[in-house]
Amino acid sequence: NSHPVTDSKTGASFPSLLGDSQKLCGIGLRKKSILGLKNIDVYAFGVYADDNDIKKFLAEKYGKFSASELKGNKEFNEDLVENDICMTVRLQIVYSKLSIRSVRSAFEESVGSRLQKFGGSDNKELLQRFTSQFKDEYKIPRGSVIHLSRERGHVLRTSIDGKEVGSIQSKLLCRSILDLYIGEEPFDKKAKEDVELNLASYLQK
Ligand code: DAO
Ligand code: DAO
Ligand code: DAO
Repeated sequence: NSHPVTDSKTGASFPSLLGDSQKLCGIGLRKKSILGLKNIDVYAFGVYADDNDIKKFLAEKYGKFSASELKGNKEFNEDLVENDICMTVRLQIVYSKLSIRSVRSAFEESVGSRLQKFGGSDNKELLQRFTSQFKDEYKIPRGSVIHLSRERGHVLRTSIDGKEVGSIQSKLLCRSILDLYIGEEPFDKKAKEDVELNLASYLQK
């Protein structure tokens, strides 16, 4: 019933609804600095959360909060990440020269630091099992769409252009991935704020 949201800088467009019930909560941009010299736009992303789940898990506790009370509210964020709420981060690649090798190494850096933060020392193996899913023959040209979905039971399912590439049951991994987008040091602060504001408004409906 509503229009897609388009990122003005990259032109990437995000449907307002994924599937039957995942609503778009915010969009943002993942940048990466190369050798400290320049920033490249790697992908645009949209964060989606299941409308029924957010009501089921969050409405009772937060339904009466205003948007400004939820903004930056650590407990709310914790509850969003901890509960079994189906969510998807949809990535739309904008960088045209992305190699699987650089995806793997960026992943080990960004997700690796979160696995360490939330899981402690020994997550090398988990990380390598996950990045070994990234086969060299995959192609991710500009315009590719990657879904990172947290499904029921903290299963992380990954697809590229609609083709499933892997699925892993790990609460720690789900949490670490979501933290990149809506955690304490998100890739795009504005996107995180939008997610909080929109969730607040969905909770009041
Ligand atoms: O070509 O070396 C280079 C720079 C590319 C940086 C790529 C960053 C990759 C970020 C992860 C993308 C995940 C889909
Ligand atoms: O931006 O640093 C980051 C992490 C993004 C997670 C990207 C996961 C990509 C998984 C699919 C790769 C398939 C080749
Ligand atoms: O949730 O605390 C945790 C850690 C669970 C580790 C599960 C690792 C599963 C890796 C499977 C890789 C399949 C490609």
